[in-house]
Amino acid sequence: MKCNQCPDSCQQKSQTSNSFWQNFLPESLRAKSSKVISEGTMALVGCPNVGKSLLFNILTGGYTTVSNYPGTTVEAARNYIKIAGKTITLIDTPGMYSLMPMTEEERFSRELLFREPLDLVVHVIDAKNLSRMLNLTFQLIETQVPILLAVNMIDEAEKLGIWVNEKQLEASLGIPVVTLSAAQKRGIKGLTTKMANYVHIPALSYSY
Ligand SMILES: Nc1nc2c(ncn2[C@@H]2O[C@H](COP(=O)(O)OP(=O)(O)O)[C@@H](O)[C@H]2O)c(=O)[nH]1
Ligand SMILES: [Mg+2]
Repeated sequence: MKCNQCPDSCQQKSQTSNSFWQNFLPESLRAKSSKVISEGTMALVGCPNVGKSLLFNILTGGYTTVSNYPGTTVEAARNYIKIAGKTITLIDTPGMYSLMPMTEEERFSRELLFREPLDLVVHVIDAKNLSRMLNLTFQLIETQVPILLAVNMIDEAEKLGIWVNEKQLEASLGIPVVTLSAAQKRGIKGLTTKMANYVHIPALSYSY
């Protein structure tokens, strides 16, 4: 069972309680560390050149760190984003066409999907090539990780006379869908509103 599927959510609970109790301490006794406590993790995945990195920069802004796994030079960018009042780690992954990896980038992204305790995977696709890109959406759905489909580049699709019906696609796929244009900063609010549904809000609990 993956960490994010475990009903105990022990990882999030310990982080939350730590930051929660800090609020009750006088300023002088609060933790001096400037380390950000992340309260969840989400990832942007999809084919190369669909706008993942542009979207990542729009959503997070500011300073980005990169990380990789031993034995690979491929890297993923990470930064924080505030959603529903919580600090969420957002990961920008290398491009992949399929969960059956052919390249080092695809192998890396696949490994990241199975290693990280992800609260949500945002599958970014190009609205101009909808049917070709949905293949990965189906594979991602089968992993049982929550998936949100972000249909990007609607500005270019509209110029070609392609109109994506968000509601119809949601009904057909059974997952949330957002249409957007990262380049025109259209649909960003709609995306973060739907991402907020996957932010873990811990119930208040007391133990004696
Ligand atoms: N027209 C248009 N271009 C976009 C959009 N989103 C991204 N791009 C452009 O597509 C190219 C690839 O974007 P990038 O973020 O590097 O894609 P990635 O490989 O998925 O990370 C860049 O030139 C972006 O500026 C969009 O919504 N509309
Ligand atoms: Mg990129």
